[in-house]
Amino acid sequence: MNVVKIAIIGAGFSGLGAAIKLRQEGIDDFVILDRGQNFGGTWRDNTYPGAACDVPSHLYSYSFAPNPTWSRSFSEQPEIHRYINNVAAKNDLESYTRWNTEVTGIVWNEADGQWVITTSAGEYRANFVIAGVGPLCEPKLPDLKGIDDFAGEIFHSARWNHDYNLEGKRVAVIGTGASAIQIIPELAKKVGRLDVYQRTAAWVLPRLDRPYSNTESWAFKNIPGFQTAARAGIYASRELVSFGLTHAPGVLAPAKVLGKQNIARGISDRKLRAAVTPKWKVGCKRILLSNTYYPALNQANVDLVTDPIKEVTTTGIVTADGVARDVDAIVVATGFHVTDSPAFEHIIGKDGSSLAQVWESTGINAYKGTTVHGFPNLFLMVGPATGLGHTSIIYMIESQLNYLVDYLKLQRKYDIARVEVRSDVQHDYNVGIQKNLKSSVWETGGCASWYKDVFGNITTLWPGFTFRYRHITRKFDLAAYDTSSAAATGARTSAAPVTSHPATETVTS
Ligand code: N01
Repeated sequence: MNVVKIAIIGAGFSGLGAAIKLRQEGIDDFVILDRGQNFGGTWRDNTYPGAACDVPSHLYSYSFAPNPTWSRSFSEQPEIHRYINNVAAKNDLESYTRWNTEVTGIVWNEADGQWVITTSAGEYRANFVIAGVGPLCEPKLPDLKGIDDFAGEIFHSARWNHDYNLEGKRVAVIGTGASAIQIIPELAKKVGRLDVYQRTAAWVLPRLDRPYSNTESWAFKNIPGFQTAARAGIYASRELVSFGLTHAPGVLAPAKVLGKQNIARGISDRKLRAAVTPKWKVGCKRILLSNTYYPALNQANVDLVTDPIKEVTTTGIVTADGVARDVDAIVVATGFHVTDSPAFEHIIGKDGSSLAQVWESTGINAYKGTTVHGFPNLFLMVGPATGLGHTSIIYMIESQLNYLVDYLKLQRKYDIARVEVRSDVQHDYNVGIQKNLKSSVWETGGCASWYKDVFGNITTLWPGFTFRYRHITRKFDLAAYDTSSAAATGARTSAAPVTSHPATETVTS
């Protein structure tokens, strides 16, 4: 058994960022547990052809680890993966990390004031857990009749089989989301025939992607402030979108025009143009970016199939109209278990209920997207209502890291052994979140999306400007929490109430 002060689950952007902050705070008694073999999380796992970020890299990177050598505006997966591993190496984090360590249970032991973490490589105990498992870690397979019997090659976009040669083959792609629209143009170049199964068309806007010129690269490296200014410019332009998404979907009307122009530029056939034109408002689902997706659909070797899938047979896919299309391989690009992540079942709180069970009755929610009543000494990274559709999630992660660091300072100052958010505070906070979401395009835009949980509440997205989130996470508000000191560890109630701290906050954007 291994005992540490803090266990970090996951070595992606969240876990790595947390580890760097711990070291900066002089904390060395921690471990990072990850089922993979190197840093990167979702950027390690998603190696499909065409994988790239749709937020420019000067913003989609840590503010405390700027990279002046990004080769282009929107980086591709290998470059982002390299960046993450370089940051880890510079901060000397390899020795803190246990690879090939799949976490199977995280159980709070009230008597000991510890989390008991079971893994594929033994047991760990920690006073504090930072869960950085990420919302995009568990591939979601479609519940299609017969899919298990398909005799050809089949894999999920996040588990790409690079050993299988798709050259010249007959291939089906199920899904037309963010991953699929990056995969399809790459496959269209090399497969014999490609069937694209679209359930709902997405708004796809032009992608302003280009390599940086030598002059720009030189300036990023050598002119003080140039990279920071670029980052600020990208941030500001993306925040404008958030106003439209949250408060005034009408503001996004020009995006619809751009989307329609993108369709018209890429597709010549009128029927095909109509088939890919969404019937819901821009922004209701994630706005996608591509210059190559529509031209790929326009290719002679590519077919868009809009009839619903009836079943998968041993040789291919049959649609509701009775047409059977045989294929050699199926690529499943159907997303991730976001609101029903298996990770929620593994985390068991003070009452013996899992996070999944608690959220089944209350709906998915947390205080400031980070702490949950009943789950002491647990920080969720990219927790409920912190996701974004328009800008860099790293900005939200860094906001949470500020909150974490401030907590660690207070923890030391007041010798806190146990911290648990008050249920009334968590409740009021989430009433505020849901109120702010009412006028959002995610609510009013006329689409179904995985942004919503089983109660129909949007539980994944942050409503409003991200600087509001930065503001409410700048200080750890102890008044929102029940705490007990090290001397009183084991007590269930607040043993060391702290009164001289900022009042609890609700959200207004
Ligand atoms: O998954 P998705 P994704 N039968 O859930 C369809 C991030 N990301 O992997 O819209 C048929 O968006 C589904 O159809 P519908 C980003 O946060 C980021 O593409 O539900 N079709 C949809 O078309 C993104 O939001 C980057 O009707 C089925 C598709 O599958 C998140 O990852 C790049 C189906 C799923 O789309 C997930 O993206 C890539 C079924 N049974 C991804 N079930 C960046 O650049 C689902 N679909 C940062």
